[in-house]
Amino acid sequence: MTHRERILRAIRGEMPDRLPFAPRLDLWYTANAQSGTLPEKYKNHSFDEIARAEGWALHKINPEYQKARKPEDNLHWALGILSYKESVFGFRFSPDVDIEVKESGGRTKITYHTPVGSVSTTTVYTEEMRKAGVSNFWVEEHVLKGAKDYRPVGYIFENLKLHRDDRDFLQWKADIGEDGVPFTLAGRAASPMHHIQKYFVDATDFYFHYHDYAKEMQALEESMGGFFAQTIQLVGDSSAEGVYWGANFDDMITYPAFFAKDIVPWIRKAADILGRKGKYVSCHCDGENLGLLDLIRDSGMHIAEAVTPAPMTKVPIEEYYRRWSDKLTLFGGIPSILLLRESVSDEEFEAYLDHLFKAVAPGKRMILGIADSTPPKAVFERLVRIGEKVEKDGRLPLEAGGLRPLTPAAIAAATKPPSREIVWDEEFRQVQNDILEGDQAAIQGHIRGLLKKGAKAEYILKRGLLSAMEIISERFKTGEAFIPEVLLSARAMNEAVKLLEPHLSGAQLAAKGKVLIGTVKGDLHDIGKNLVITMLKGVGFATVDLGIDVPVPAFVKAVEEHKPHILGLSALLTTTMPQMKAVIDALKQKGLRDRVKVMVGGAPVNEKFARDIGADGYAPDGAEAVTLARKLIAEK
Ligand code: B1M
Repeated sequence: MTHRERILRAIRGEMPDRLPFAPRLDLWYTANAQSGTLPEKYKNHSFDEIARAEGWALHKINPEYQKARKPEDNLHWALGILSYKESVFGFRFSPDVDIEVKESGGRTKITYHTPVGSVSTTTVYTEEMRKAGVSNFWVEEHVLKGAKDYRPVGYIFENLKLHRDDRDFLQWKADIGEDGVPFTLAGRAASPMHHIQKYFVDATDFYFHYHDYAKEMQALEESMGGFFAQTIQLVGDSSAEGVYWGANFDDMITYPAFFAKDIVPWIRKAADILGRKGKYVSCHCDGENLGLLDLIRDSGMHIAEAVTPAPMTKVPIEEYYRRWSDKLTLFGGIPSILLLRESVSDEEFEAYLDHLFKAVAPGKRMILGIADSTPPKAVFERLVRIGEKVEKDGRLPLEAGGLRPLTPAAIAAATKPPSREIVWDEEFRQVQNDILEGDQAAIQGHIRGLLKKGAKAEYILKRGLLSAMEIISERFKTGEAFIPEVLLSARAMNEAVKLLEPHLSGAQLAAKGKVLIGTVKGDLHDIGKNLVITMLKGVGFATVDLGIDVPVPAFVKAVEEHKPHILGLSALLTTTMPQMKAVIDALKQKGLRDRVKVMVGGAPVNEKFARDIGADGYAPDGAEAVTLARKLIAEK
């Protein structure tokens, strides 16, 4: 059986002869090719040649974003209007949309002049990002900054015309042949609202826009419907069997209520229409999916790709397989950290593989892959080892072996501590409620009312506002509240504090401590960091946000300048985690280490790593970051 037949059988829910194995190699390949560290025998090979030589299937889902055929292919990245060799369509802007492009030093600024107003975007792609193998552009300036920007963007999309252009796709498909199944890119967003979230607004600001500009958002969503409908039509008429439909589902970012209301209907629509035309819809589910397990299963998608199980997320592989494999095909299942010697020993790696083969028995609807992709520092021999194990033990049906899948209740118990009852303080019930509701307008009137009645500002702050923020933070920890609730509550809190400030003494106003925080060099992930800042601010810490991609000297300089009690470091990539140690070492060198507590966090970081690099503490989430910050301040 060829790789292609094997993969197609797995997608159709039939039994292939053995488990298909298709590791995604682009990130690993680019970084190692740049630094001259490819395995000796593959020094002059492409990644497809390496996969073929090793007998692996080709992973052909994620487009090679950086291999644009012409500049226009990804010029409009910040609008999410893309076309690559993997696409089956091209696009044309309306002739009355005038496009002005200015480029300098890896930065591209574009202004779109439309008959209903102008909007602009700036994207960044540096040499450094290219060397690190990063495939996505960084959007420095988002198109939606305020209410006035919605209409021009709507206009652009209403008048955008897509047309069939699949010559390159057909060639690409022919090149892949029997070694894999090529997936055409419909879009990295699965629905118009997901598109707005992914491209048009800063990841954190999105939740404010979603709340504050509901009417404008809805109108924009409607203006984009035609773009999505054209996409479905063209992909449906193409010769592609696999369709890439949406990326980065995560129960924090695309939280369950949002996912159900704003994303699932379009996945269902695409899967229904495309499914009838013999196409398979695949979504890139590389995030934390615990809160989305049932929604994803029932969304209609045919393939969940980049499935990243524990220990990188909370969901064990057996749970993924048990919950999903009757309805959709899992593609992934091997967390990328398994390939890193500094994270996982050889014995642990082997143990995971043994476990995996039992956990996905009988092996139907399973395509093995490295989720989300093979990291630059992966031990190549481990990839080879997976291939060997598939050859030797991957014959289907696999034998189940003494695994007891976790029940949903057990998972919930393991991940959700019981939440505290709300204790209402009758005098401040209204403002507590405003914080919980995130109602920044109502809280201003209620605070003024309380002050007028003679309530002490200090009590309003402590018994009213801070106690409600504690509750939100706890609800976040237990999974009852999501990012938007936390952000809106914190914003209401800030409005209220502004009104109280003139009535508070210096001592009462004094913050609980100052925290300087940034995402380390090479890392552009900022949603988690922003949330940590919001939660710290919400309970009274003064915070200084150093942003993303912060080099070591900048951290040191900022510590000297701001003299914080705590320095917070965030990293989401295994490749950038070592930067945390570099910052701590540099602080030592400058004689600053004793003056500041260092706290670290981010998905791949853990307690042991924090200890090993000499940090003072690690927090797994925003709520724990608050607890830790308090503890560190008390120790100072
Ligand atoms: Co990226 N990405 N990504 N990504 N991305 C991850 C992190 C990844 C785990 C996906 C996967 O493999 N399944 C993987 C890293 C693998 C690894 O190294 N271990 C990955 C990869 C590979 C990449 C690229 C390399 C992809 C590529 O180009 N081929 C690229 C790298 C870009 C770069 O940074 N140089 C990339 C790009 C992106 C996007 C731009 C598309 C987007 C980021 C958008 C943004 O941040 N503005 C993105 C996203 C969204 C993700 C996932 C899906 C979600 C991250 C997130 O925001 N979660 C992520 C999957 C995952 O994490 N499992 C993934 C929600 C957020 C609230 O949680 O950030 O964990 P989190 O923050 C939590 C805690 O960790 C903690 O509190 C927060 C709130 O509770 N915390 C702290 C965080 N910082 C803290 C600091 C503290 C204390 C606690 O004290 C100081």
